[in-house]
Amino acid sequence: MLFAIENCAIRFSPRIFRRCFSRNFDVQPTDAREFVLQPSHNTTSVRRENEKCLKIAILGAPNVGKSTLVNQLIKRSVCATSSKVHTTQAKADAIYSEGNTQLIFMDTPGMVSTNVSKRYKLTTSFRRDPKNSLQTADIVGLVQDSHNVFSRHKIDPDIQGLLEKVEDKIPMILILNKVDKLKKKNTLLHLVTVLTKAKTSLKFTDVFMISALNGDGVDDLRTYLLDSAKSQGWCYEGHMYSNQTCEEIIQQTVRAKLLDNLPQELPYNMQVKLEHFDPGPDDSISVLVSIICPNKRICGMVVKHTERLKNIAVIAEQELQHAFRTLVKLKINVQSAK
Ligand SMILES: Nc1nc2c(ncn2[C@@H]2O[C@H](COP(=O)(O)OP(=O)(O)OP(=O)(O)O)[C@@H](O)[C@H]2O)c(=O)[nH]1
Ligand SMILES: [Mg+2]
Repeated sequence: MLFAIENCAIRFSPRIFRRCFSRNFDVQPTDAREFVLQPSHNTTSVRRENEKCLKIAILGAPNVGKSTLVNQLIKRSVCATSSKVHTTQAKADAIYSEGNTQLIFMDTPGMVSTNVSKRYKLTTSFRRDPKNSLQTADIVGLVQDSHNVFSRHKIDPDIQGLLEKVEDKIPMILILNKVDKLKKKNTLLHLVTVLTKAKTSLKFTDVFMISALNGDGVDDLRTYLLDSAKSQGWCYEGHMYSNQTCEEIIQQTVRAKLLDNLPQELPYNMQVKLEHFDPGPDDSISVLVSIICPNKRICGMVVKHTERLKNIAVIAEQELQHAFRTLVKLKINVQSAK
């Protein structure tokens, strides 16, 4: 369904108003750092007719649902997601290839101010990567949490500043996410008006109303992006779905589930280390991960949460299965750094 407010097309699914391995690996790498990046036999020489490609920079404030959306768009859970802020720590490409078209989603850390970055001692990637993603983007998808009453009416000033500099060169779409949480759907129309009609508003070519969590509106968004792809060569081989290594995907996924399941700030001070990665003959993978706590006291506190640790292992296992499209057996071990 499509209608327009002034020059801005608005798309939503009618429901709004009432989620491998590629089997073409010919080697069995035992190093998780190389697993995803292994090219299949002769694919480098394969060129499709009329190749099309689109690089999409996914930007937004922390916790608006950027990574959840990217996972839905590529149909694999390769980007870590959690209910706490600062889950995504660095830019990662997630890749979707269909027919002769390749979509490359650049998932970025939620934009933070210099003050927040200093206060929470965040790595430089938090401010650098959203900006860097714009250097190669063909289009920007700005994600806004339509349910957050404190932030929904205003584009984050740091993002606004970045986008103002490129708005004449790169088309932008506004993606209003979390619509499943809205009781009054009229709120969305009001929100579109507020975010698009002011003189200072960014020029969005289209507005999408979606729920990245349940997938409402996501197929329409993917179709729109496939239709918008440019005649240009693919950046990745057809079997690739992430530029992250398996090791990174596993570590980030487990870290995200720690964020979800352990109290408050505790998980932010932990390191996740991949100890073993064994691909079995039956396509399954056995993984052993260590959670490294900063000291023995915290280690003791974490070990007491037996049920939560079990839950973390089960959920992370499910997400990794969805990412790699194969059976994953995950074990978690808790250690102290000192
Ligand atoms: N109800 C609802 N929750 C959502 C939706 N999209 C994402 N979420 C939830 O919002 C939380 C944050 O999602 P993420 O995808 O990690 O958000 P993000 O923007 O990538 O966050 P950072 O990487 O920390 O900047 C998670 O608990 C998601 O399940 C949605 O459409 N509806
Ligand atoms: Mg994220």
